[in-house]
Amino acid sequence: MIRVEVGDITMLRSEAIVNAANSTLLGGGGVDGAIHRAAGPQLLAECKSIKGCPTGQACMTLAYDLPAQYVIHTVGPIWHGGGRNEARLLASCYEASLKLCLDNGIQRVVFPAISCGIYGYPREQAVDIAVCTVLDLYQRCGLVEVVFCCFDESMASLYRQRLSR
Ligand code: AR6
Repeated sequence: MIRVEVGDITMLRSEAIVNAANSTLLGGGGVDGAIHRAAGPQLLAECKSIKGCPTGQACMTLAYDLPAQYVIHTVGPIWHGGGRNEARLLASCYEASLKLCLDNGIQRVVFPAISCGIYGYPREQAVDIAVCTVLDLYQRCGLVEVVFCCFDESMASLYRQRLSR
């Protein structure tokens, strides 16, 4: 099942939540900052040991003080106008995150709107990529639930419109 929820991803009780990180994995603003604050300092310590993650890839840690069990950290592309492979890199974030679910037996995962905040990706285009990629892969990856968690109702309505097509 694929659902849309409005709220703070750090409050959601799922097996895994996805973090829209940067390539250092050392924290930042937006959803990344919220996840690190809620998870506590052990998350940063584990992230430091990973030594970074390239754009379009993903890696996994424990979730410490969060209600989820795991955090999947993926690095979305910064929007530069669309000519720098942004679409492929954004799809790759979803693919790599779903692959980690498959490899680790995770059946329930929550995604934020990767790249749609500080990284400036046009929201409609990003939602299209997120929904297409998840619809294409989620059953093959053994998932029973994927949640798109949105911070605001206008973002959620973009996901709902796209999912109802
Ligand atoms: N729960 C759910 N969604 C959220 C939350 C939250 N607590 N906080 C923000 N959003 P962004 P990016 C939404 O900027 O664009 C960081 O500094 C937000 O409204 O968090 O991938 C990293 O370290 C937006 O729709 O991520 C990177 O440097 C979406 O989450 C950079 O920002 C993503 O916004 C990554 O930028």
